[in-house]
Amino acid sequence: MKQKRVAAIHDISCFGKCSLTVALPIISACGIETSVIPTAVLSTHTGGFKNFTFRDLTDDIMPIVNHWKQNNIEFDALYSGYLGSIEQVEILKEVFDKLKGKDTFICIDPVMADHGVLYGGFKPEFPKSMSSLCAKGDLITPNITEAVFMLGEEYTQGPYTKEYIDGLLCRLAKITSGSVVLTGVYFDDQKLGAGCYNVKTGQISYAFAQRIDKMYHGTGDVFTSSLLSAYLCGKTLEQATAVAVEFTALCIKDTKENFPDMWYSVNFERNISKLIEKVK
Ligand code: PXL
Repeated sequence: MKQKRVAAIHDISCFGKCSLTVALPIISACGIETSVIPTAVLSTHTGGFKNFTFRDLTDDIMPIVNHWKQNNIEFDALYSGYLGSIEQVEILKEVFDKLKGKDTFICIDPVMADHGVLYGGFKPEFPKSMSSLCAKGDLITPNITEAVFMLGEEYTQGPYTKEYIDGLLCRLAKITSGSVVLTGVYFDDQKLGAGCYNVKTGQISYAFAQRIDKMYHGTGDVFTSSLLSAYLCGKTLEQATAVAVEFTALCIKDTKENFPDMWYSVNFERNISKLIEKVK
């Protein structure tokens, strides 16, 4: 038997639960070996904290990859998230080319923006650069803001129409050769979820959960980490999207109802056993 193995390429925000401190526990809990390339070390994430430290690890990325190559280390999936600069995006293209084997699945979460605004520290040209990286993905998982920024379109607030989201998915399918799972989709005030364009079938589908009226950081990382885990555990892309929508909604609901002090992220830890059940 061979254990599946993922390389997760994100920053480490030492406090705040996002990127690697979310991807590593979630993917590992699903039984998948998780190697990491930390792209930067921050004292906290950038959402709501001031004066955080930021140590750039760009110069360490290729030496790590080259050492892995020398040791013939192979991966079932490469998973990139928050990248701190256009230079890092360019390096990631080379990383994917070097580490991709015949059956390696490339999952790109183009983390950079939400609610119509770019995260602090990103230049206006960053989305264009990120969209060129997305060309290499077998799966990309933007939220609606990231999607419209990569397409050079205006951001509008929801509720959205199905025609608009179907159109966005089709336009996103042109910037990647892979599938697209678009997050933050809602057609009314009751339900929130994701739209999925499956490149293998050409089909568009949707998955929704009860909308909880509260915004938390790190939920995009919970979403894509659980989606990728479910997919690697053998679920179809549509089933994996539903797993990720349900698990992320569960973590948000639990945090809102039971952990009022946890403003900086969600409590995914005490719900992780439910994710393990869902991916089986
Ligand atoms: O969750 C995405 C993310 C990852 N890494 C850093 C962030 C954020 C979102 O704010 O600030 C450093």
